[in-house]
Amino acid sequence: MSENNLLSKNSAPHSDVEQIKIRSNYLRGSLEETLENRITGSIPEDDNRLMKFHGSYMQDDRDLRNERAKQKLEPAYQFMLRVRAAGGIVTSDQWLMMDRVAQKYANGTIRLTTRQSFQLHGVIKWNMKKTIQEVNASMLSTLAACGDVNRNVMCNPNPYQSEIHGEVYEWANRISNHLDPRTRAYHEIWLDGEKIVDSRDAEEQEPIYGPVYLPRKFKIGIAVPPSNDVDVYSQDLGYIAVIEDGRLVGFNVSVGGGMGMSHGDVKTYPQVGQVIGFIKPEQAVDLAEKTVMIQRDYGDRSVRKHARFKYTIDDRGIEWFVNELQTRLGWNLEPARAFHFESNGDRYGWVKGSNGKWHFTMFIQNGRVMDDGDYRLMTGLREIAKIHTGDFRLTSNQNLIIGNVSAQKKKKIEELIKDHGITDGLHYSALRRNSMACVAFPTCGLAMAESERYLPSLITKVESILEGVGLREQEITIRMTGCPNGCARPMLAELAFIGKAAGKYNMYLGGGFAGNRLNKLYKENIGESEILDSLQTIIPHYAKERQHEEHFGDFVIRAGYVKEVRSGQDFHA
Ligand code: SRM
Ligand code: SF4
Repeated sequence: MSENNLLSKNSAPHSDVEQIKIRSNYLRGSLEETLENRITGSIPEDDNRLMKFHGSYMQDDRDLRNERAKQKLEPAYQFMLRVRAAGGIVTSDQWLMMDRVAQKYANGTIRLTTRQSFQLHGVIKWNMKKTIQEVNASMLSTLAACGDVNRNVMCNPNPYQSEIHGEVYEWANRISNHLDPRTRAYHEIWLDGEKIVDSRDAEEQEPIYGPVYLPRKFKIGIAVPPSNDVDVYSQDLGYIAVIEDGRLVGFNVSVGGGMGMSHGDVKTYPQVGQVIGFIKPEQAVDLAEKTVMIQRDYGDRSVRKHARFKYTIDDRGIEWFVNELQTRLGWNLEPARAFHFESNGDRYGWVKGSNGKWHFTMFIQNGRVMDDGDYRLMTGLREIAKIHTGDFRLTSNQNLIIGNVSAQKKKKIEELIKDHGITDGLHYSALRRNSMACVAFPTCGLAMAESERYLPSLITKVESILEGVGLREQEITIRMTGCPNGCARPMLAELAFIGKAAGKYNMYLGGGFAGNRLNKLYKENIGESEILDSLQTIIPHYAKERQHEEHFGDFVIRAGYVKEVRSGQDFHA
């Protein structure tokens, strides 16, 4: 195959990253050598690009950046490592491994992410190989946790209907395995696998991706209504389980969602997926494969900001995509079936599943697992993992479920929960229980403002406004990110803040409570006092004039604070 054929059907010059990928020989680059280099804690940019496919980003501690520069030291380089498990389900042994490596090689905390993965921060270059080896020894992986490939497949961790969940989870797993990159580079570099001098051609080596992989990341999630916890409309490809007479009969298919945008660039925008039809469960893997391949062939490889699948669809039209998909599949989708979403949040506390086992969902503020005074979350979860024979389920809202607890173990686990000051979170306000913030400072290189470290204190202040008008128990989704990349999916929240600069945020209103509508810019570049001033007006107005069961996001549109956004293409209008 010629180099041009290996790239996309677009003839524009390809971006630097495309050149790096093609030169990399299936993600090898010079990673092996640069990891050995002891002179610096960093790796060169080309290898850093490839490192993402291996599940890691080079970062530096931004809290220390200025001080180190003053001392003429290189930045405090360190690596973030993302560990994925389809549907966010891990065993107790895997939890214990994560706990161990977090303490041994990372900053002593575990971060649960918005895509049901784990992140470790602060791993230094010399410890990367040992960390990745331990992760793999416990049957988890970092491969394809980042990079221009299919990412962690999300799946509703529903403890309510355990049988349906089990079945849906199996499909998530199959899709995930099917779309894993096949390159041997990961095994060679990290696991000391045998080096393969490969004479196989592109199609044999990476039958789905080819040698340049995708133009950009690709995301898949499966929702089980009435819960839209995976924010199915934010996914490049979303499946919505259809359950009839208590059986999983198939999935409605949603395509072309995505959150990322850049401030000031109206050509970039968040988008919600469009439902294009219904498929049977056994068609789910095939459809995912063909969709990924269409994006591989038609996605923009010259402008990375325009390279997500949502732009391929918006530029060419949904009819074009459905035609192309059905032609490649050799069969047609059926008309979409009826479904209804109620919320995109988690439901906390103990619940008995249909299999007779118990499940405990706990709120973990912004997904950060660590000990903090009497709240000994990290230690408590370690002690629970030592005796728990069920599973741990990471939710898409950065929370955790201790799943499949037997009736015999329930009492002991309850004691451990209590002894370590862990809580289901039900004593928090409904606003806090429905909150999410991305990592941002000090590790994220793209952060423009604080997020994880700031949202909790902002919520405390908003809570007092809500309490003043009797709305402490009113469920409102609130999300914050340190930049417009949208890692906590803020564009789908009823109330959202997106970082612009230190202490300054764009404020958005009007997202759908079930994650089914984008929000809209309300005020630009404002600090805390202006945020609170605005809410001092809007929240009491909502308390006074809301209709029966009207959600905050719906009210702010009806009351004229913002216009309704029906498609991402109108987001900036
Ligand atoms: Fe994200 C980049 C953290 C979910 C959109 N994201 C990053 C990086 C790697 C920053 C970087 O490129 O240097 C962040 C690492 C910060 C750190 O220090 O840990 C980062 N993203 C996260 C996590 C950890 C946020 C969290 O607080 O949980 C989430 C990890 C998910 C996982 O386990 O795989 C995370 N990122 C998301 C989501 C939400 C989702 O996938 O459901 C989105 C929006 C959905 C989407 O992709 O459209 C998201 N992240 C981005 C983007 C913008 C992509 C775009 O279309 O423009 C970037 C920047 C980029 O890719 O260039 C980004
Ligand atoms: Fe970093 Fe921006 Fe993602 Fe937050 S939204 S983690 S600041 S890239």
